[in-house]
Amino acid sequence: MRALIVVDMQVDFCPGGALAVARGDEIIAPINALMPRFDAVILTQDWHPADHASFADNHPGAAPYSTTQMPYGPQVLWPRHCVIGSDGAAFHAGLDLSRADLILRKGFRPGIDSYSAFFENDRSTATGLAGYLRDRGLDDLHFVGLAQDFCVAWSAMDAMRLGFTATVIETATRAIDLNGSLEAARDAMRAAGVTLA
Ligand code: VGL
Ligand code: ZN
Repeated sequence: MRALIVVDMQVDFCPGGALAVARGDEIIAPINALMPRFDAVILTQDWHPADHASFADNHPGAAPYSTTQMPYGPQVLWPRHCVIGSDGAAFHAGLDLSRADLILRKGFRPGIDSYSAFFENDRSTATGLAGYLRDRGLDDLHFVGLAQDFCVAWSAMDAMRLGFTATVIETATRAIDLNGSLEAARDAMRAAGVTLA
């Protein structure tokens, strides 16, 4: 059975938001149109406490978009975004929430970021999504949303690693593209067996 996984379609990732992805709002209508064609629709929501370790302003002297070393590996330091309960953390007003079976929040532990919908950035702390999908017989996963080169790519590659089939619908995703991160992510996804459609 087929699931549509809509990644982080939130105010802060759309134009005008704290971590805006260029033309991120263009994909809202295409995503809404895709929803009825799937057996299940799952939304992810980036959901960070104010003291989250991925925020540059929680690291005195660190510039946004620089990289730091965390106990679990390298971590990009982002502008403060998607703070729990804030307007920026809300889903974009144009997104059709009525078809969502599950809303999965991620990144709520202060000390660790979570790009992937399946694992936090230590690559081992599970979010529980794999068990949910398996319980429901959802094995053919299609990914859309923001951002293609971070949360979408990490989710799709983890899906393949976990034995699901993963497709990224490129017309319904947009990238941050930090220092060539989009091409690197596309290459890594292809190497992992993800279909770029
Ligand atoms: C994301 C950076 C930080 C994403 C989330 O949704 O791609 N990127 N938090
Ligand atoms: Zn985040």
